[in-house]
Amino acid sequence: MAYVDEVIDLVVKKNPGEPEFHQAVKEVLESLRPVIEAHEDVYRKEALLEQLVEPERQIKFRVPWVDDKGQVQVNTGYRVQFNSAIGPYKGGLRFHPSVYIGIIKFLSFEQIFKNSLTGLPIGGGKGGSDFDPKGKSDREIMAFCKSFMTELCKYIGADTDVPAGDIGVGGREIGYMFGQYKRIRGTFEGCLTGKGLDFGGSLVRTEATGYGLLYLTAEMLRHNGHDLKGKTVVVSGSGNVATYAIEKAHQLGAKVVTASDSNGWVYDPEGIDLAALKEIKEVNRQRLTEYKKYRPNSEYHEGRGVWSVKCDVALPCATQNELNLEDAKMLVANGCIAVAEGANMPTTLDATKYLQENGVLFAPGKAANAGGVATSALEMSQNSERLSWSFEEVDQQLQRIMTNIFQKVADAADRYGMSGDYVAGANIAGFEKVANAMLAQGV
Ligand code: NDP
Ligand code: 2IT
Repeated sequence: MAYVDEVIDLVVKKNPGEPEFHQAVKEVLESLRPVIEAHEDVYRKEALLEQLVEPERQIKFRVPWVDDKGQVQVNTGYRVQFNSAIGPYKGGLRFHPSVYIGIIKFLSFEQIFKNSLTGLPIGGGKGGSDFDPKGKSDREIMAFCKSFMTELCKYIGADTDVPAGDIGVGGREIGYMFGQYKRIRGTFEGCLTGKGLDFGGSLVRTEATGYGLLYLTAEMLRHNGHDLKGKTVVVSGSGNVATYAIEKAHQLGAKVVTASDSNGWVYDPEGIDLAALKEIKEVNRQRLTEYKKYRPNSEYHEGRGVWSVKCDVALPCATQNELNLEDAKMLVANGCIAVAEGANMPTTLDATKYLQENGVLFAPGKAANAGGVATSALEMSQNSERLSWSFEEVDQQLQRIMTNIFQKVADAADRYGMSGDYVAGANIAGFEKVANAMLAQGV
């Protein structure tokens, strides 16, 4: 049996009931086949793949907090510190009721290769909780964040593990958690990224994932003889990544016609009104049903459906497995030329295969959404030197990093005779650096 297949079987057996983690491991290992085969003796002797799929450490903890009625609530907190071969663990925190260990492990595993691709010294980690922020008061959010950090602060730090935001965690939550870390540990240090600009945050971090997604998408299109300008774009989600993807797409001359949340989606044929979207989501924290009040000519639809809209470019920016085989077929039938993943693992394995087989340019999340964590690493650099850089300086670095990622990914695919397969390219290029570092450091 091939080494890759043995390890996939092992992962399924050792991690029962965690389909998202199995999916993430399969996607990576399947595409690493030629690399593994070329180094099979060494990798087998060092059990490199067995080491790679086993987190260095998993932390699970109780998070009790008091709601506005005086009732004590209890959630579960997680931090999976997956791989520190190339730097301190780095990756976001997700607060969403669907969170369980399998989700955090898949995200943490993905983060290893994404962080490697940035070229910056950051290892892979991820955390979060099954806490549902929806409908909670500001005080309840604070109570939860403080309790969460009361435990988490024992395991993180500027040189060990540096969390950031993800679904349900933005600037407000990072602020409350930073305050609690500082109070308990008694140090003002870069223990989190995505901080407020007044206390060590970096310019561009808020925009970085969405902006980076568009820089990479534009580069991929250019490389293949297309231009983003004038293209019709379909975006899912209406959170941090989606909002700034829409903003940059518009700045680069494309037109985004959709946005969605977990209840429904909007179609605005004149292009999404970003000021309205920001007011609804960032300021008022409301649902997308409000959008029609700002744009009477737009349509609101309950449920899911953005992938049925005719487009040139599709950018899934909400959550895992939100673009399935049926959706992929609609995109292809409607003439879509490119899909780039703003979210983590938003496309199912069969949908990815279908898109690639039908000639759609496909940029996987590990490459396409790496701008967020890359800018987090730039925030860490600024914290270390106790300086802050201008918007232009950080934005230029972000553009350079995204262009480099695309080149690395395309080159790796070329080297293994898989030109244009950016899934394989991203996994190979991300893996090579981590594998070399692990081998050099021994067991
Ligand atoms: P936000 O919480 O800001 O926004 C999430 C968006 O996705 C919301 O519109 C939300 O709708 C929607 N959504 C979440 N879960 C579901 C679901 N189960 N079904 C349908 N819609 C859903 O998160 P981000 O924008 O930060 O994250 C979006 C994606 O991007 C995630 O996959 C995340 O891992 C990834 N990512 C984020 C980075 C970052 O820097 N923030 C960096 C790289 C990747 P609703 O409000 O109704 O829940
Ligand atoms: O998925 C991701 O890369 C993130 N949520 C951002 C992680 C980070 O540390 O900025």
